[in-house]
Amino acid sequence: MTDGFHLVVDALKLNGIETIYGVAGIPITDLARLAQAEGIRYIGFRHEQNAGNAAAIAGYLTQKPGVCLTVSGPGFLNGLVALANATTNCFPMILISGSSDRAIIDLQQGDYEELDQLSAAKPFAKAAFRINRPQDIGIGLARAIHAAVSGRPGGVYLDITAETLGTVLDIETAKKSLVIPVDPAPRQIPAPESIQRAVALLEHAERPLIILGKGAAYARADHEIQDFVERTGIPFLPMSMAKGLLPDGHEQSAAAARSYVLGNADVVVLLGARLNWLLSHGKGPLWSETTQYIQIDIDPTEIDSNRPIAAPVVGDIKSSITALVDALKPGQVHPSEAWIHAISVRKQKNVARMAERLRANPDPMNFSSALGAVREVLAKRPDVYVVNEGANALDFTRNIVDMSLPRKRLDSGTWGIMGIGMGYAIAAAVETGMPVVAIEGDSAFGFSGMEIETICRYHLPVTILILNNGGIYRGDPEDSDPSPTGFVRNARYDKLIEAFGGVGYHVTNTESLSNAVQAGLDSGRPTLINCVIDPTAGTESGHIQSLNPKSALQQ
Ligand code: ADP
Ligand code: TZD
Ligand code: MG
Repeated sequence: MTDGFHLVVDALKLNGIETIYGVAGIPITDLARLAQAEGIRYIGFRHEQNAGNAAAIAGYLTQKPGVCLTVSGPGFLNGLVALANATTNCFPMILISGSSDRAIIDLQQGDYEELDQLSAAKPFAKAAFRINRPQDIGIGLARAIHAAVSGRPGGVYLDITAETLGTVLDIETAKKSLVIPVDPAPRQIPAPESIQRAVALLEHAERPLIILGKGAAYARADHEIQDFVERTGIPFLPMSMAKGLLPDGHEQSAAAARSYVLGNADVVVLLGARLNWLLSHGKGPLWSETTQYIQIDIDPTEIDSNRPIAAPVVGDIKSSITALVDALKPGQVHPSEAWIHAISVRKQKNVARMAERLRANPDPMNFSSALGAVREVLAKRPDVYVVNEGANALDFTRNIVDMSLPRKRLDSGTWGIMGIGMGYAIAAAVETGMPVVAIEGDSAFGFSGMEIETICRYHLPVTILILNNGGIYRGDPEDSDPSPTGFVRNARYDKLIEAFGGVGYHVTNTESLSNAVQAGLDSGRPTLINCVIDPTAGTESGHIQSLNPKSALQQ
């Protein structure tokens, strides 16, 4: 005989799930123990949201669903923000939660950690299923995997009742019930006429632009995309997590002339990027009203979401870009020389302006001077994963720290969410074995800060750099009561990690900052650098101040 506990572990192993991120408790403690005993790596967290964020980014990095395991009720709800964030960002993950007695839940008789979890999860997940008997575990996990990785990836909720885990069934029936999904993320070949429409538009484009999104990074079509960009000579602009898909130093990168290219392109190719708030919805002063779009996306319902799309190409990026390159005759696409020249002039001007800011050496440090130092260290370590969240801490890092390899930059993404930092850092280290530098606002860090214990417990090569300006956006003036955005002044975050055996640094100038980042990377030990930033340095909401609602009274 076997039981639900064993079958869940067998099903996960059969499907190549090597790691589970979770928080233990009733009714899943024995499930976690058994998984570990059977050779699955179990990473135990301090809060389910961080375990969920770890699973989500593991999915992004591996194209396999990352798995998060939680207890019922509140533990499940803690994980739900991460599931929603995964869905919003198109990351494949599966949140597996144990659940209490259905009969008691449905009559609301007050069970331990009682919650109708399936109903709660549905609005926030790409799909949600419940398994009510052990013989359905195999097929239930197969459905969850298909849902997570097919088409536009997303977060899937899988509810497993405590009763299912404990129910026994005979080995033969159990074996037969397991399923390996065949081709769960099938290629989606674009319609030939959609490729012809795109070619027709590109052929006459004088000022074309390619926008690379994290969908393009996820798709792992790195060579095909490079080939398309370099053959056509079209300038490209990476969205933040697509930085490094082509190196930031590539001569066709138009990142340093962003507003110029967005405002002046006649044809824009959206490659795995949505026209959402991060691109001002394709509207307003940033954009030209006459811009025409080619959008390559796996999800047909993304087309025409914000602006009419003249040439939609619905398909997976690898197949679509391959078809597009095959359809283009040599020299058929030719950005005008005036366009390339105008971009290059603006780039040079902006790069020179930034170099000046990076060179300045104010005391205390500001975001530019501190990140100028970090930029130099990281330029020599393209293999390092960079996790990044905050407001000013996010905006300045995105602009200053160059990436030169794909999928190395992991950040707040589509939701602008705080709290992904330690979860993403842990999963990047666990999944890849590579060093991670998490560049964090002091507020952003606080949302997942307790996971430094997890980082120390598993001896992960994670260096946390806190750009500490004493608050959300900036610090409070001396001798004032706490404002809604201010924190304790002169806080020493470096001392926190020492409590768990990690290495703390307190740095007040660029030289000691460079040395500390270098030492963290060289040692491979859990390291936390408290980097003192001028509390007046930040601006409200960083680069997105305009999104704050304004009362008519203030105008
Ligand atoms: P960014 O924030 O970098 O602009 P988004 O998350 O807004 O990127 O957009 C990613 C897009 O990529 C989504 O619309 C998603 O449907 C699409 N996508 C994800 N994976 C693939 C794939 N393999 N092929 C094509 N499109 C994809
Ligand atoms: N809560 C969540 C989950 N996500 C959010 N984005 C916010 C709150 C609001 N918020 C931002 O948009 S940025 C930010 C918060 C709280 C923190 C900014 O402070 P920081 O960065 O210290 O992290 P800077 O460098 O001081 O700007
Ligand atoms: Mg701050």
